[in-house]
Amino acid sequence: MSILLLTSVPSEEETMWLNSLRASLPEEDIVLQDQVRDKEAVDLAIVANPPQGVLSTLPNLKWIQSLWAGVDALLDDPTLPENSPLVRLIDPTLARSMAESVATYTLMLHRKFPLYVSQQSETNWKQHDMPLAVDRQVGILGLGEMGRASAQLLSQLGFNVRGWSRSLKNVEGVECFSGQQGLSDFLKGLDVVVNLLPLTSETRGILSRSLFEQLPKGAGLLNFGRGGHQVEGDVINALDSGQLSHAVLDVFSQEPLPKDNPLWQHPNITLLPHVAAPTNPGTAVQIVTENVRSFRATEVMPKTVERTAGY
Ligand code: NDP
Ligand code: OXD
Repeated sequence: MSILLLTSVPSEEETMWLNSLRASLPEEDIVLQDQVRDKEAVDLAIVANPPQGVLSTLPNLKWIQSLWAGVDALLDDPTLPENSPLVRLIDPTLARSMAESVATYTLMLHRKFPLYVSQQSETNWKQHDMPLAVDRQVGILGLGEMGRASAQLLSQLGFNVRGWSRSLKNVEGVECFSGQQGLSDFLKGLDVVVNLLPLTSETRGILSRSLFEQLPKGAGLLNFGRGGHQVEGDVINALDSGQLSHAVLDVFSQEPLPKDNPLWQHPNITLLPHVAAPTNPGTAVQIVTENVRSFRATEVMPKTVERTAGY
């Protein structure tokens, strides 16, 4: 049997993945699309943003391993074979990397860094109140792999942390809320809201005016989930009115973000090029290796994505 590595990442990156996977799984025949001799022999696919229409031509595909945590783009592909389960990347190193980003930018807002940067540009020596972390409420939308690791790190830093998920969770040091009925209580009084939801039909557009209006005036926003979560015009309006004081945006509906998008120029936006938690090839290859070896030994698939829920 063969494993197809299917990506649309730049060719040096694809070669890096191919070489690393081959080195880690020497017992497997791992091939690129143009090296497939017999489509019937391909029983697994490892993918990163794969071109549409290829996976559906593989009649014996048992499951698809994504090299990314978020699978919204894959699930949006109308040609994705319905009966090949999808496995997303679940990597504690990735979650730790996300937690670092969440902590970095939460601290940046907590310590009023954007204000002092702007004062420096005006040679303005002015001191402002400095609340303690224990006096701040930080809320995380999504208490999955990324959300839980981030909530725990923020809690260790001394913040009051809340989390919101579909089903009610129990996370030490985190006040947990769930479902639509829990959202308003979750939002009440938050100084910073962090989005770590997957993009699904239920969560698309959640970062909108109606959510911002439920936050105290001057709250901060971190969107590290997906661009489809934010209604760009509503983010800009909320920043212009002061409802939001600052937004750190890492993800966009169109990536790379077009140069003429007004988000680039907004003085109260910190813009990142989708780097909150990049896949770490070293640990990702180890995880894929474990998934493949365990499947070969037991025929038991790793945990798969629930397609109807969209994550
Ligand atoms: P998980 O699937 O582990 O967690 C998703 C969380 O969101 C769960 O707690 C889930 O609730 C909750 N959720 C889903 N739908 C709803 C809903 N309708 N209402 C309330 N809560 C909901 O995902 P990860 O934590 O691994 O990743 C989250 C997302 O982060 C990815 O999908 C990806 O888009 C993004 N990401 C971004 C990166 C970046 O660099 N910017 C890097 C990696 C990921 P429940 O627990 O009840 O199921
Ligand atoms: C991911 C990402 O989903 O990089 O892994 O956004």
